[in-house]
Amino acid sequence: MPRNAQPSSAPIEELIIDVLRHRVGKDERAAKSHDWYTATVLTLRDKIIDRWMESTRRTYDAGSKRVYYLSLEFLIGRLLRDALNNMDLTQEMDRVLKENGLDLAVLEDLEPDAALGNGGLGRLAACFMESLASLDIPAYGYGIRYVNGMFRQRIDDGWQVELPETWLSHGNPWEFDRRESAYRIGFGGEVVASADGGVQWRPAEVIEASAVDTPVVGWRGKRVNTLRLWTAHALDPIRLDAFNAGDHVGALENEARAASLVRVLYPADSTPAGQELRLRQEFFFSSASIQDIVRRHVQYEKDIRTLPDKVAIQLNDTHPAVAVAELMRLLVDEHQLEFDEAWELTKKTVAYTNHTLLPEALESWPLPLFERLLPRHMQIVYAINSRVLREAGKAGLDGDAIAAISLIDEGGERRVRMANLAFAGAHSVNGVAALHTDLMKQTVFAHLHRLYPTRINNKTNGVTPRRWLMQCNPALTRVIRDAIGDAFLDDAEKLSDLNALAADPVLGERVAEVRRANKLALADYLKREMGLRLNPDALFDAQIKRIHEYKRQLLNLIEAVALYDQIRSHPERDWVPRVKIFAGKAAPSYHNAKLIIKLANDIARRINSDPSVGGLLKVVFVPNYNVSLAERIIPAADLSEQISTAGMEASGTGNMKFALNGALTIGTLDGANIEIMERVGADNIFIFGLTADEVAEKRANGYDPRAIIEGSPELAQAVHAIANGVFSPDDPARYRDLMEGLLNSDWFMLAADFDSYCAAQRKVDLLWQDQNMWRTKAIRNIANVGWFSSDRTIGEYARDIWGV
Ligand code: DL6
Repeated sequence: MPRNAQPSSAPIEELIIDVLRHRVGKDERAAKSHDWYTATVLTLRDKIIDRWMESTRRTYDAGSKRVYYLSLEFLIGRLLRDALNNMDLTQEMDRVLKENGLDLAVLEDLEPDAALGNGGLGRLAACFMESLASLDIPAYGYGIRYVNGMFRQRIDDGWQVELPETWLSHGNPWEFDRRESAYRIGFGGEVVASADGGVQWRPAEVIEASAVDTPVVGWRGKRVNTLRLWTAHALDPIRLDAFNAGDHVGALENEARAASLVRVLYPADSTPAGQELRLRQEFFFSSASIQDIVRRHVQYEKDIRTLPDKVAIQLNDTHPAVAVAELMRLLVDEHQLEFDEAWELTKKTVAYTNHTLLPEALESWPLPLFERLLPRHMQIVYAINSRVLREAGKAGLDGDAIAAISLIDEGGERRVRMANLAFAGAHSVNGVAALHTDLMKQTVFAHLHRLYPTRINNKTNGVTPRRWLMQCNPALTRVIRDAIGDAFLDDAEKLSDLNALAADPVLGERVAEVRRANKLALADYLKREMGLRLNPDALFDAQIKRIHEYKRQLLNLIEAVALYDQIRSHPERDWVPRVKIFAGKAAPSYHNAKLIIKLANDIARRINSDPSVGGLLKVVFVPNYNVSLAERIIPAADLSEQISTAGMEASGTGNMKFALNGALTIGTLDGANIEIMERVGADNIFIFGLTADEVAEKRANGYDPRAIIEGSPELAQAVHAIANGVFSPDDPARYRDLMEGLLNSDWFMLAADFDSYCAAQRKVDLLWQDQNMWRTKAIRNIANVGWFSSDRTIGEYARDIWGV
C-alpha cells in the first residue's frame, strides 16, 4: 500500500480521493474524466481484491475441486457496472461521484468494451464466469489477452470496414500483470529419446506465456474468481549483437513474432500463414493453461494421480482441444505416468462443449502443419487414435464408422480432426440446447456416439440475469421488484411470480412505460450517433447478432422490401409503424455476409428517404455491434428476430436476453427457441417455418426454390427488385449473384419459409394493435424465462459434469 493510502475498508469518499492522488497521480482539480474513471475502477477493485483473496484462501483451506474453463474467447464487455452492481456499491459510488461533480453514467461510458470474442460462444463464456462466481464455485477462466481483440466495424458507404480495436490504448485498470506466472511454450523441433527410456520434445522455438489476471466478482460479492489471460513474450526480446551491428529492426524480430500471437482474435485463416498462426494461438493458450493447472495441482496436492478429484477442465468448443494432447504429454513425459493411466486421468478430467454443427466450423488441421509445429503431440494423437480405433473394432463398428471416428481424416489431404480429439479425450461431451444435442447424436458425432453412448449430454445455455436484466434494464428491474419482491434477484426462476399478474393493467402500463423510456433512450442514441430520427411509438423489431447466411438476416431484409411494396401499394391500410433494427459483424473474408450488410444499408437508404411510406417503415443498420450496444438495444426492443434455418443455430442466447426483457420472439423451431416456446407457451411467441426434420427431408429429396419464389408474388417481386438493382442504382448488378443463389440453390431455405414468415409478421402487427394483450404476453415472457439463467446452466454443469 503506498504511503498515505487508505485501507480498503475506509469509506469510498476517502478511498477514491486517495487513489486519484496516489495511484492516478492527479489532484481533484486537475483530474479529467478519464482520471476519475481510473480512480473509480481502482477504488472498486481494491474492495474486490479483499474478497478475491478471501475466496482463494477458502478454496485452499477446503481443498475444493476447481473448474477451469478454457476458451479462446471471453466477450466480457464493460466491467464497471457489472462489478459495482455485484458488490452492491452502485448507489454509494454514484453519490460519491456526484459530490465531486461527476456522473457515474458518463464515466461508465469511458470504459472500452473488452471485445475478446466473436459472438455467442465468447459471450456465453463471460456469462459462465459470472455465474461460477455467483454460485460460489472456485473457477479460473483461461484465454488470450488479445491486444486488438475483435475488429471495430465502421460502415463506409454501406460497406463494412474492419479497423483494429484499440481497447488497451489507455491501459486497463482491471488487470494484474503476473509476470511471475510464466511458462515456456514450444513449437517445432524434434522428439528425442530421454535417459529414462521415455521420450522428450526438444522444440526449435520457445515463447514465454505470462499471465494477466482480472477478478470476476459474483452476485452479492459472494466469491471472486480469476479470468487469467495469457500474453506472449520472446525469451530473448532483443538480440543485442544484431542491434549493435546496425540491424535495429531485425534485432527485435523475436519479440515481434511473440507479440503477433496475441495480437488479434481469429486471424484470417484462409492462407497457410493464417492457419499456422491460429494453430499456434490455440496451442499457446492451451499449453500455458494446462501447465498452470498441473503446476497448481502438484504444488497443493502433491500427487498427480488425484488430478480428476481436484480439477475439472471444460473445453469451450474445439479451439482448446489440443489441451488433451498437451495434458497427456505432461503426464507421460514430465510426470512419467504410463500412457494408459495418463489416458484414464485425462478423460476423467476433461469435458468438451460443442457449439456448432456447421461443417466449416468443425476444426481440422492439415496433418503436415500439425506435425511440423507439434511433433510430440502428433505422436500422442496417433497413440490415442490407435486406442480409440481398437475400441471401435472391438465394438464391432465397420469401415465407414471407423473412418468417421478416426482422429485423422484420411479422405483427401490428411487432417487432424479436433472435434474427434476433444470427444475422445473427454468424459462428457455436451450440446447447448436440446435440439442441438439430439442433432449431434444423429449427425456429426453419430459414430462416436455409437461407440461411447453415455458421453453426449445436453446443457441448454443461459445468460446472466445480472447483466442482461438488472444492469441493462434497471427500470424494468424496479418495476418487477415492486410487483413481486426481491426473491428473483437471487433466483431468476422466481420471476414466475409475475404470471399471476400478467393481465394486471397497472403492471402492464408500468412495463410499457419502461419500454417507451428505453426506446426513447435508444432513439436519442441513434440520433446522436447516426443522425436518425425514429418514432418511439413504432414497433421496434431487432435482429442483432453475427451476420451469417444461416441466421438469415436476408430473410428479414427481403420481408422489409416486400412490406415496403405493400405499404406503397396499399396506403389505405392500417399499417403498424415499424423500425427494423439490424446490427452485427461479418467475418472479414465472408463475402456474402458483407454483401448482406451492404444490402441492409442500401435498403435502409431507399426506404428511409421515401416519403410515400410516411415513416411507417424504417430500416436501421447500427454499426459496430458489441456487448454495450446490445445492452442498449435489447431493453428497447418489442420484437426479437430469431429466424435461423431450423437445425442450424446451436442454441442462441440473444433469444433469451430479449425474452427476459419482455420482447416477443418471432422465430423458427431452432436451437433454444424451442425450449423458450415450451416455457413461455406457444401463444406468447410467433413460431413459423420448417422444422429441422423438414429441412433435412427437403434437402435429401430435392428442393426447388425457383418454383417457390415464382409462385409467391410478394417474394418474387422483392427478389427481382433486389436482383435488378432497384436498391443499388449505382451498381445494378451488385446483388444479382446473391439473388441467383436464392433462385438456384437457397441452401438456407429462405424461399421455403418466406410465406409463413410474412404471415407471422402480420400476426405480430395484429397483436400490436391490441396493446393490452401485447403487454400481457410480454409479461408472460419475462415471467417464464428465468430458467434460462446461466446460474441454472452452471448448476447443471457442476452437478452432472464437474462434480463440484
Ligand atoms: O453456445 C453459445 C453459442 C450458441 O448460442 C450459438 O447458437 C452458436 O452459434 C455459437 N457458436 C459459436 C461458435 N461457432 N463456431 N465455431 O459461436 O455458440
